[in-house]
Amino acid sequence: MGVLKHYKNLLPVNQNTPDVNLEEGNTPLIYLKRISEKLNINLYGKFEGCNPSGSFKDRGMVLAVAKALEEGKRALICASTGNTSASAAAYAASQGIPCFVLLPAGKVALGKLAQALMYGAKVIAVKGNFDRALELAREGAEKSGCAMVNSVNPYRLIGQRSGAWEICDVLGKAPDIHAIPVGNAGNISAYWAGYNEYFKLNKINSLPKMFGFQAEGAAPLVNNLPCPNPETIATAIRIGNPVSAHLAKAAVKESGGEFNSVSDQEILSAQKILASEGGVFAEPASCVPLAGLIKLKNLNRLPENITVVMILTGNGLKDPDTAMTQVGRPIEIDDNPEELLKILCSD
Ligand code: AN7
Repeated sequence: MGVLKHYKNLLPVNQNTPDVNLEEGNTPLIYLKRISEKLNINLYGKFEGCNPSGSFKDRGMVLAVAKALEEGKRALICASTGNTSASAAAYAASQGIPCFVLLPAGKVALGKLAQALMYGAKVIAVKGNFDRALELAREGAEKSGCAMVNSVNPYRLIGQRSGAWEICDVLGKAPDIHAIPVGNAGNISAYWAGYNEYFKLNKINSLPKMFGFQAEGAAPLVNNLPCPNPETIATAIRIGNPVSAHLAKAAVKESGGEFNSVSDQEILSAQKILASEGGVFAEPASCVPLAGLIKLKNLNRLPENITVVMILTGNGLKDPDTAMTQVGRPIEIDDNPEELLKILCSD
């Protein structure tokens, strides 16, 4: 039924709020049996890649777009490492309004670029990184009157709280550890707010520790210092100066959690493990938490038998180029049953 309808009592919607809906939310919380056994924990992945535009961004975008329309705005603008632009473009298309997206030139995964263009957005490639593109977009929004739908728009983070509510609704409790990739630092902040809201409503009786994970080359929160030239294979989180840094730091501190970073190689290896031992294909940025959990396990810093939920923020199909650098090629055979049988009986 979509996030706005499902959680209407917890969201700032009223009879004047347009009924925007792409059936986002209600994503699967998948118990990862084999990986759980390996790490000696109960590990669930919330597969946000099942959202309509293939990432978690749809949860907040649906509310941001509905409120923008309610306020009389008639065009959207955002900067993006890819997923925000795909999501904004999808909702703009569904409402018949223009959408301008600013992307760091040459640094967005192909699937995300294809989405924004297919949905009909005006795609602008900025010769600079995401942080610069965001500054330009904010200035453009102010001067043009377009609705700014990056997570500086408060409705984005309010809508994203729905992820936490769904986890608690399904598990009947909060996890012990909530593991999540951190880029612009909005999602970790939204989840923390969502858990706290459920706690106050007595729907859960404990809060999770918030564990935020970043890529080594783009780790401003781990290093507690903005990173002027962020670099990582996980282009979704190639962000050096997160706008919600203060909220993310508060979430980690208040919950007794931590920030950790992992290398690009660890991210790629976790992506392969998640796919080949979990059956879930998530994009590189989404695999940063698994890489981090494996690292903590190897350091003997991961408690046993606890319940861990990690947010698999985006679909692996968005970035096939990166995946293909990590796997072999198909075995080619002639149209010949004997050749096939040789392979079937070889292992
Ligand atoms: C797959 O699309 O910032 O810490 O412009 O696409 O809330 O920023 C994407 C971020 C994690 C980080 N995983 O979330 C954008 C953008 C995926 C992402 C993040 C993003 P935040």
